[in-house]
Amino acid sequence: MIQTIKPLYLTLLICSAVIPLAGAQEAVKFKPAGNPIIKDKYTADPAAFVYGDSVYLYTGHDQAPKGKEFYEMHEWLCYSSADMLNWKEHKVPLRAKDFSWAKGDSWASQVIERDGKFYWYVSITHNTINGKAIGVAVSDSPTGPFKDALGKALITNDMTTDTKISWDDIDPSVIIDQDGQAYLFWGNTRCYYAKLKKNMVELDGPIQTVSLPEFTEAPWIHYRKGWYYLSYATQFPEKIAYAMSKNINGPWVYKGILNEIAGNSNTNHQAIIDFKGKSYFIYHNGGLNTDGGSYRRSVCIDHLYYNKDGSIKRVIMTTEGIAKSR
Ligand code: FUB
Repeated sequence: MIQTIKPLYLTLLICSAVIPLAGAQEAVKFKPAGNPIIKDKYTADPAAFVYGDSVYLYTGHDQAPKGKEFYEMHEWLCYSSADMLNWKEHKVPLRAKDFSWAKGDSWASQVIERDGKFYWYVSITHNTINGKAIGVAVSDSPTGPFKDALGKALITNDMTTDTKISWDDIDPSVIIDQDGQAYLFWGNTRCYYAKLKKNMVELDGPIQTVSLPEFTEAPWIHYRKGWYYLSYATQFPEKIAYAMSKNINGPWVYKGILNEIAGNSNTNHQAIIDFKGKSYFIYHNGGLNTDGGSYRRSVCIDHLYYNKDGSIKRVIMTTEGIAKSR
């Protein structure tokens, strides 16, 4: 009897230390073995930022049951890490239903900090204005709870008439420039951008477009060592391409493919960060379980390497992840 109980007890003990638990509440710790990094649920559309000593990772939650071949996403998730290897899962900080003017769909998002407040820009479906919209939630903590900052959408489909599709107002990416001016980038088939006021919840000028070759969606704006980088999903199934500029208003110079087709997911949605002296490429694929795929995606992390001239080496997607450096 003792012999049968002991190994089971040990197995449970080891599993609870390394595997995140379903229905997690506050700060469930786990250490993933390779990619995908989150193995207990399907996660997509990663966004990350560094605050204090930690990285905060925000994802959508793919909840489509096996056999459903479209997105089913009701909430966003939050994870944090002090070393990119050991992660904590936090209590669900934001749900589509927290936006009273929206009717669902927790699509891609990004969080940024300004003056001690955390602003979460989200893609979501508007209830009364046809199409997708961008909303913004705010919190005093990177792990939430977040609440709708405006009580209405920041961007609606009728504000962008460049294209007739109703889903062009998705995938917000936000940056605060060296001079303190904040910018919001977003789009599908058109890459839009606009200045944000210091309060981070109002536009501070006209909506403009960036011309990028074969832009599909998922713009991610970042700045590093004198260069602005605008990476984005290109074509479909998606690869990730990028452009560089010395000025956030362009001109942007197209630099080619950054990451290849995932193969098991139509989308690839990237986030790029530097943390404790290393650069990281965070993205999703469909590589978890046999049910994984375009609507049951999983967040992965691999190293990103810059060349001396500031251009970026092509990403190598791995199953080992970042535990072993190349
Ligand atoms: O997750 C829904 C949509 O799929 C996102 O908004 C896009 O970036 C793509 O990943």
